[in-house]
Amino acid sequence: MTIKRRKFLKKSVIGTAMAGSGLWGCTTDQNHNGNTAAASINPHSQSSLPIVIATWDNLKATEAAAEVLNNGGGALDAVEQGAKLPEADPQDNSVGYGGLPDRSGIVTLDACIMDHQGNAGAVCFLQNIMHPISVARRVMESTPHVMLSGQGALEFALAEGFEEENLLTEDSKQHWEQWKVEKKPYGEINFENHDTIGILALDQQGNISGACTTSGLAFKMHGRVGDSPIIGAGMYVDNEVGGACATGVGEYVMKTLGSFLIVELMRQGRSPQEACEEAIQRIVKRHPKVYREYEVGYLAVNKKGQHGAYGTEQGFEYTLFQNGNHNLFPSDYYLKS
Ligand code: SD4
Repeated sequence: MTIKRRKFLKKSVIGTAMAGSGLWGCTTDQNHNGNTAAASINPHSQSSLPIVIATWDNLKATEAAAEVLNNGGGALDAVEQGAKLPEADPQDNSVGYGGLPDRSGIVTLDACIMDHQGNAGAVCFLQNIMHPISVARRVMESTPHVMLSGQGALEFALAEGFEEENLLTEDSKQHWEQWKVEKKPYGEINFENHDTIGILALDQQGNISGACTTSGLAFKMHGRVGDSPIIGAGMYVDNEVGGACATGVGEYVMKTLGSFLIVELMRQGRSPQEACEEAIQRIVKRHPKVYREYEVGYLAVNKKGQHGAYGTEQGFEYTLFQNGNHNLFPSDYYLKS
């Protein structure tokens, strides 16, 4: 099981204390470049381009995306390249190859992508394809549709030249065997066992794109589709405003259409941080009995390059590339007691 979540809880304590004191910034161990100069900078107020922001500790993804942008590439290529890193990483138990399976022991994948012109593509309940984000992009660019699912998505991928692969690693299989013995209830799925990547990028021209890709909640019911491939739920961008993406228990993101909500709040003048907080508040208000059990985290970026992050509870973190640096930050969160 992914252990890095646990390691991160310690760092989150530091970061949240800093957030509370208005001293958001990088501690030495949060800065992947070992750059301590930014120690007292408020990253939410920074506004230089290009910018990449991704859920969780996704340094390799932001590096791949930043390389595209630094070479003058567009935001769409950047988010696709970024998302492909965790998809191919067998250590990432929530995305692509190595993703934890559903209750039947089958890895099923959800992904979506959106560009600065409002084009969108998605796949859901896709099996045996390593890079669902690239299939989603192909749906966007080569079909009149937005989303393909299951067998139809697989047939489309194969027709487009993608190859079938077994995505269930020995490690993931063992977790599934263990789950079958323990039969943990759905409510025990939390930030400890999911790492979906949502990634947003603004390129040097100031155009935005976003991507989101996941194997969904571990040990979900067979056939279950979460928020991640749903345009407006798991991710949404609007080139007039900015973009947002989500991670966590997708049912609550879907019920509040979180990413679309955040973008619309920013359109009305909220900062990315305020918009993320309002979207979490919406879950708390609508689902007061369950929000403590079902974790959700949001990221947002506006066209000025300012960003925001907020989770239901402690543990959510994000990777930011801006001003030439990749930094890992703990997100602020709602549930303080
Ligand atoms: C889902 N939102 O399928 C995804 C899960 C997730 O990290 O974020 N995992 O509900």
